[in-house]
Amino acid sequence: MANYPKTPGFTGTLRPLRFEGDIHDLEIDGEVPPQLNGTYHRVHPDQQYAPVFETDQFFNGDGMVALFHFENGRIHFKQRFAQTDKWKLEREARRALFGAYRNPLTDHESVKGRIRGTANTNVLVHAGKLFAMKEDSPALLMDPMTLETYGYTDFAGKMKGETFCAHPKIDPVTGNLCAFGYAAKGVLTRDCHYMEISPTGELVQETFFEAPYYCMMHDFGLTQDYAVFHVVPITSSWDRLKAGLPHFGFDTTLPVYLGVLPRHGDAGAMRWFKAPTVFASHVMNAFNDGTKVYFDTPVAKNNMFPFFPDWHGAPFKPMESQSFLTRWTVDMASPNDSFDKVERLTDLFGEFPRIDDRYASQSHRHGWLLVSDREKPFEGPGGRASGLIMNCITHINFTNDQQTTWWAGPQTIVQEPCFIPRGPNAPEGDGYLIAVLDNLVTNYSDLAIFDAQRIADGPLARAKLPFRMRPALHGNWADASKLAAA
Ligand code: V55
Ligand code: FE
Repeated sequence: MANYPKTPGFTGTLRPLRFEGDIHDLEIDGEVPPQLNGTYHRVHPDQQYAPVFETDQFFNGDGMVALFHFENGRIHFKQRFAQTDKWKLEREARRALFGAYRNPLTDHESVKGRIRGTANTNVLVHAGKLFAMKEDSPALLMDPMTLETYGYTDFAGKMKGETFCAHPKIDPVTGNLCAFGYAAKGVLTRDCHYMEISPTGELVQETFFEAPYYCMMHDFGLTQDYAVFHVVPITSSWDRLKAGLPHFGFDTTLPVYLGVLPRHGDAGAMRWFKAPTVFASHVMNAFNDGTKVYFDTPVAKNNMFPFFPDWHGAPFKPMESQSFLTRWTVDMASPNDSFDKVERLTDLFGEFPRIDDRYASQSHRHGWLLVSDREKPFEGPGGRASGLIMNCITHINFTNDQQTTWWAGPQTIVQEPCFIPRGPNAPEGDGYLIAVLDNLVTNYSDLAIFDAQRIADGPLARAKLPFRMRPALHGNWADASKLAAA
């Protein structure tokens, strides 16, 4: 019998959803641009069974994948669990067998050594398959249209590392899917690998390197010439796992590093630049101009994750956990290992940065991010995993630094947005922005469609779900032509 903890992690805003189903032709307010044909997939964590531990955290939920299929002005909805090895073993046993987040010492004997992944962090179409990803495991492949699970891939035995990140990028020039993995030679190892997967799904490169210390390497920057890795002190140890502490803790005594790996040629020329400690997780984009490398990421003064507490026991500091989009510049030709420049790009507290992905790895002129405006009234309940209320979407035009913001109202939080070009030849940033909006008072969610450069006007259309989605992590658009070509 499903009996979830009566804790903020499993009630209210975070009540488990666990609902798999289909809705043909969603009810729509407004008009969906009829030329938008393709798929938007996004994923949220959703524990299939009551967790082994009452304190189980949001990031440990099983991946629940949602598909919004755009077809000539209509949108069809489908939602299925990613059927990871973990999901199948637990379904067979009719209960949770895997224990705490990223702690294999807490697993049931019967599943020791099995892949612990939950595929709960990001979903992206490449080479005709849907990659469902969790950074502690290989990528899980699914059918993009039926959401049927095929299983984990090691790319026909070619991938030697054990993990695949949740933030790969498609190089718009080569069409390669560029990814990395950390803890690549086992739990807590400092080994990492950088990979490129061709448009037809073959692993064409795997380069190993070592991080200065083990940490949550959640995202990375891709430029035309380099792969760029930020090491921030969200770290762990076997002592923590043995003591049953949360896998990660934030250690303010460790420095930040930015590792720059040449993508083509001499991987031995990789360099690590060093800076005082801050918190950074997602990367808006990166690019290089010769040896100069630019890396744009929301940066907070201190830990943003209260559920990964301070290593030395310091209390969580909400004011210091606010992140601001920042540009880090390093120079591969520099004789020393310090950053060239650290520059704040906005004074808005924001995270979940996105760009027009056709400009990934190259310089970009437009960006979007979720913003938390604490001055605005909020009528919803508390209890989100992060404690954050992301109630706005902001567009930044970097050519003139103009910022425009849409506030979702007092009842609603916004899930990560995604940009869709108006057409195949549209200029950068010309198109639509879509985002799931969760109304925490009425308990309904909408998929909202905005004109990407007229965010403040509010949604052009809303596709209405007859329930509220669980808060989610990430998702991506795939044009119908990309699905047909595969
Ligand atoms: C994140 C999310 C995860 C995870 C590690 O920053 C980092 C987001 C949903 O799971 O395991
Ligand atoms: Fe992420």
